[in-house]
Parts: sequence; C-alpha cells; structure tokens
Amino acid sequence: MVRHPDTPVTGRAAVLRRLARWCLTPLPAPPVALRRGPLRPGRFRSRLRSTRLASQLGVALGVAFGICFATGLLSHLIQHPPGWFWWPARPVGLYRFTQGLHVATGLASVPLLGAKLWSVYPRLFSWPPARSIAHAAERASTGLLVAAALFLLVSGVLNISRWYAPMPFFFTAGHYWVAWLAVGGLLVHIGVHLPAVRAALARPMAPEPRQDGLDRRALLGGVAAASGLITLTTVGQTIRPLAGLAVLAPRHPDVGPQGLPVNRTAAGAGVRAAALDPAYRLWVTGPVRSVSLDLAALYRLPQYRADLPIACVEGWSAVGTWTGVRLGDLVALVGADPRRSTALVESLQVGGRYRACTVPPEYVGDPLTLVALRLGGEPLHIDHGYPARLIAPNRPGVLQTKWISRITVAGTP
Ligand code: HEM
Ligand code: HEM
Ligand SMILES: Nc1nc2c(c(=O)[nH]1)N[C@H]1C(S)=C(S)[C@@H](COP(=O)(O)O)O[C@H]1N2
Ligand SMILES: [Mo]
Repeated sequence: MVRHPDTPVTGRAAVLRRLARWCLTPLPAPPVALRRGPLRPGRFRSRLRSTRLASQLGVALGVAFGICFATGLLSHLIQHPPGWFWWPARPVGLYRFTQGLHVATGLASVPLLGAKLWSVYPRLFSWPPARSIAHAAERASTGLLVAAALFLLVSGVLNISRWYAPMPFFFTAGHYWVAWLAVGGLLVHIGVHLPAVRAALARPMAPEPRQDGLDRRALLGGVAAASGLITLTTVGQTIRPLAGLAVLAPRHPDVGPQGLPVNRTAAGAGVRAAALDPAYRLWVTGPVRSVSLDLAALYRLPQYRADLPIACVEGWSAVGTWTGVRLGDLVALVGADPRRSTALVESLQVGGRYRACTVPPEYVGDPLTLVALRLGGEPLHIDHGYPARLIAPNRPGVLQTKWISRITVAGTP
C-alpha cells in the first residue's frame, strides 16, 4: 500500500501497523572498522556449538526453571496466602517434597546454565549488533533473561549456604521478583526460538566431525554427569537414605541437638533467659476466655505424639518424633471451635522475621498440629524451642514457631 505522506494515520490498527514497521526498519550498520577482536567474522570456531546443542540445553533449562518457578511460587503462596489460596495439611510431607525439589532442581541447573551460556556466547558478538529496533529489544530481553537466571542461581546458592553478606537486600523478596523477570524473559526467548528449536531437534543427526577430542554427545554427557553429581552430593539433606553422600549439602539431616538440625539457636534469637525462666507461662487468648499455663499445666493436658518433618525453605528436612498438646485442645480451652479458628502463634523472641506465624483453620483443627513439649521422648532442647514450639503437618520450617509465648485465637465459640 502506498500512502501519500500527508494522509493522516487514523485508527488504532493503523498506529500499531506503523509502529511495527518502525520497529522492523533496518538500522544502519555500524562502521566495519569497529569489527575487531571477538567481533571478527569466524572468530569462534568450535564445531561443538550449534543450534541443536543450544536447543537441547535450552529444553533442559526450560524444564528446570519451570519446576523451580512452580515450586518457588507455591512456597511463596504458602507463606503469604492470598484470600483465594488454600493449602491442605495432608499429605504431611508434600511441602518437604516440593521445596526439596526446588532446591535440588535449582542446584542441578548450575552446570546446565554454564554449558548453555558457553554454547551461545559467541552470539553476544553477532554483527551487526542490532538489525532493527525489534531485534535490539529482543537482545535486551535475552540479556535480562541471562542476568535474571544468574541472579537466581547465585542468590539461591548463597541463601542455602547462609552466606548473606554479598546480598544487601532481603533474599526472598529479591529472589521472588527476579523469578518473575526470568519467567517473562524465558517466555519471550522460547517464543523467538521455538521454530529453530523444532527444526534443530527434528533434523536427523549428521555424523559429527571429531574435533577438540570432544563431541556433542560427550559434552552433553559431561553436563548430565555434573548435574547428577551435584544432586547426589546434596539431595541427602532431605532424602534420608542418601544422607551419607551429602558431602556438599549445607545441612545434614541428623546433625544437631536431639539428632535434628537447628536453624536459629536460642542464643541467636536472644531468648535463652526468657525460655529458661521458671516463671514461664504460655498465654492463650480466645473469644470467650484467656488462660495462662505453666509447663506443669501444659503437661497435665492430654499428650499426643506426631512424627513430622521440619521442612526448611532452604531445602533440608528431617523427621522428628514430637510429643505435646494439640493446638486444637488449647483453642477449645479458650472457647473457640478449632475447625473454624485461626491462631496467631508468637514467640518469646522479640524481633526477627520468624518470631510469629498464623495457623489457618485446616491446621488448627488437625490432630497432628501440636504445641510440642518433647522431641524424641526428651524435653525439647532449647535450640529446638524449649519450653514449647509449634509443629504442624505440611508446612515450611519458617512457620514452625519456636519458644512459643502467646497464642491468640480468632474464631467463633
Ligand atoms: C534460563 C534459561 C535460558 C537462558 C539463560 C538462555 C540463554 C540464551 C542466550 C544468551 C542465547 C544467545 C542469544 C540469542 O541467540 O538470542 C540463547 C540462544 C538460544 N536459546 Fe536459550 N536460554 C535459555 C533457555 C532456552 C530454552 C528454554 C530454549 C528452548 C526451548 C532455548 C533455545 C535457544 C535457541 C534455539 C537459541 C539459538 C541458538 C542458535 O541458533 O545457535 N533457550 N539462549
Ligand atoms: C540454585 C538455585 C536455587 C536455589 C538454591 C534456590 C533457593 C531458594 C530458597 C532457599 C527459597 C526460599 C526462600 C524463603 O522462603 O526464605 C527459594 C524461593 C523461591 N525461589 Fe528459588 N532457588 C533457586 C533457583 C530458583 C529459580 C531458577 C527460580 C525461578 C525460575 C526460583 C524461584 C523461586 C521463587 C519464586 C521462590 C519463592 C520466594 C518467596 O517465597 O517469596 N528459584 N528459592
Ligand atoms: N521463633 C522462631 N522460630 C523459628 C525460627 C526463628 O528464627 N524464630 N526459625 C524457623 C525455621 S527457618 C526453621 S527451619 C525451624 C527449624 O526448627 P529446628 O531449629 O527445631 O530444626 O524453626 C523455625 N522456627
Ligand atoms: Mo527454615
């Protein structure tokens, strides 16, 4: 269509068409004199690099990042539930599985991402750098994807290693928002490359010239072996039979007081004195009455046993045998119906992000949700929450509040 230059552009479709044409207009190529160093034609010669290799590694990364995003988002929703969200108390170990999978999959993607970036980095120096505005935008989004992917893996590894110094931001918030950026960038990336991926993966393999002593299969085998080795040496932090192999895992499921790891100690939380004070009382406030119970009074209530895991957000988990009072019994004691009540559980700890948690009705009314007084038959070690701690099925460790001092029940009689 030829339009007279004076014809005004009207209508949204016309504006969009014009914008699209503008975006796709070829840009002038930069002076050839700039084409030096890595920008030289034929600078990268490894025959190992191919669209097929980038596609195979890409598919693996796509699956891994998809699993990480789904399990991470789930963990976020459990900790910050919006009104529509519901998370069941059964099966008791589901969160243990999903968060263990999150960290294991994230760790296994480290070699995948390294190999993928190696396989495509010559494209960083493609010439001309931008053919059009659209091409420049696509490259920028790829840059964003790379930065976000590196950030997620690095911040995740720093977090599970409990090395917070290099992260001058709150880990969870940074990790969460960058995950959205990564997924946005990944969707654009897949959209752009899908036809090439399909073509590259459908093509029957031409026999590959041997070069550098390594072929594509050996490279992929090496990457798979590296991922497998990382998994094997870390996943024992949550899969008990593999604990012996977990030489690279930050946590060992059986190392700690009473055979269970500790995340924050009583000294670290600044609660030693308050927890050991003989004047300790657990205050329970409800719609009808309030009670304050000392340890002897808590022991006089019916005691129940629950074999439940602590499933830390950091990907380690371990099962303990807990004994104590049902949270539902305490809620009933102050005149509320456990199955229709929410409980705010607060710690002796004064500050800190994990000093309190909210327990929704499905959990308050669950017979396995305990205010635990004992672990493995002994009174709780002070680092596991003595005198009393919350233990509930299918919850992240951060929501298993230790050193409980107050329970506030919102519910109807
Ligand atoms: C974290 C995930 C990923 C990262 C960081 C990543 C990174 C990159 C980068 C930096 C490039 C080179 C720049 C470009 O050509 O646009 C590239 C190319 C490519 N990627 Fe990805 N990618 C990821 C996931 C994927 C996925 C899920 C697929 C396919 C399902 C994929 C398929 C491709 C293909 C086919 C190319 C072009 C390679 C060529 O033609 O030589 N990538 N990727
Ligand atoms: C080595 C790789 C990774 C490790 C070790 C890791 C570790 C973690 C940890 C420890 C948490 C819990 C944070 C908390 O609740 O305090 C978390 C949450 C999360 N992760 Fe990852 N992660 C990795 C990779 C990824 C990737 C690739 C994605 C997304 C594509 C991702 C998305 C998320 C999301 C959305 C959350 C929830 C954050 C929140 O609760 O607000 N992670 N991750
Ligand atoms: N008051 C309080 N309770 C807390 C925490 C905390 O920092 N303060 N940390 C939580 C975290 S992150 C985990 S994983 C579990 C660990 O319990 P454990 O130390 O008994 O294994 O306790 C939870 N309870
Ligand atoms: Mo935790």
